Amino acid sequence: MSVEQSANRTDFVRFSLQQDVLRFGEFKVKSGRLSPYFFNAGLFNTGASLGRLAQFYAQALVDSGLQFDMLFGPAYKGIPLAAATAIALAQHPSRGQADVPFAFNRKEAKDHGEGGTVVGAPLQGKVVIIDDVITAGTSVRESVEIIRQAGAEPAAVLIALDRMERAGADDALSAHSAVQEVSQRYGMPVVSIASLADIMQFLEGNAGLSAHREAVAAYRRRYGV
Ligand code: OMP
Repeated sequence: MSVEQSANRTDFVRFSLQQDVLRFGEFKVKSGRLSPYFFNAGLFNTGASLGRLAQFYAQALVDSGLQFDMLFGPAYKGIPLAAATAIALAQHPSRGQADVPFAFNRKEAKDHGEGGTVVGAPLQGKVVIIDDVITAGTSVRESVEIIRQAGAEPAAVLIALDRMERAGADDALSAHSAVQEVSQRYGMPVVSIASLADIMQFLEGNAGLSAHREAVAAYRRRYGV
C-alpha cells in the first residue's frame, strides 16, 4: 500500500469521527454483539459531508486498480452513494474526463411509466456495487441477482468500512468475515475505504482516544479475522 493510499484510509477515519459517524462506546450491533464502536453512515447527511464521502469512495476505487464500467447503488442507502461517487469519479484528477454511468434499483416494481425496477444507466459491463457496511450480505446478494439478470457482470463491492469480524454465532464463529464470505461466494473483490485495522491504527496515534484502545483491541481479539 502506498503512503497516499494509507493516508486516504487514515483521513477517512478522522473524517468519520469529525462527522460523528464513527463513535466509541458500547453498541449492540445486528449480530447481537456488544461493539465498542459503531459506524453510522446515515449521518453523512449534508451536501458537504456526502460530497467528501464520495471523494473517499472514488479514491478507494481508483487505488484498488480495478477495472469497471459503471456503479450500482442498492435501494435505498446505496442510491445517493452511487450518484455522489459517480460525480466524484467524473471529477477525479487521475481519470481524465472519464464519465461513469450509474444505476440503482427501486424496491417496488412500477406498473406504469418507464417500468422495471432498475433506474438510471442500462446495466452493462463490469458493475461495482456500492454500500456502506456489509453485515449479512443480503443487499449484495440482491444486487448481484439484478446485475446478472440484466446480462452484466458484478465486478466488485465498494464499502465504506470493513469491520473485519467473523460471521456466525458466538459458539459457532465462522473462520471468515461477512466481507470475506461475500468475496468468496461471488468471486469478486470487496474494496473498503477503511477497516477496523485502520481504526485501531488511528487509536494508536491519538492520545485523546486512548481510553477506547483496549476495548477495541479486546473486541478484535475476540471476533476479528
Ligand atoms: P444494511 O445496509 O441494511 O445491511 O444495514 C447495515 C446494518 O449494519 C444496519 O443494521 C446497521 O445497524 C448495521 N451496522 C452499521 O451500520 N454499522 C456498524 O458499525 C455495525 C452495524 C452492525 O449492526 O453490524
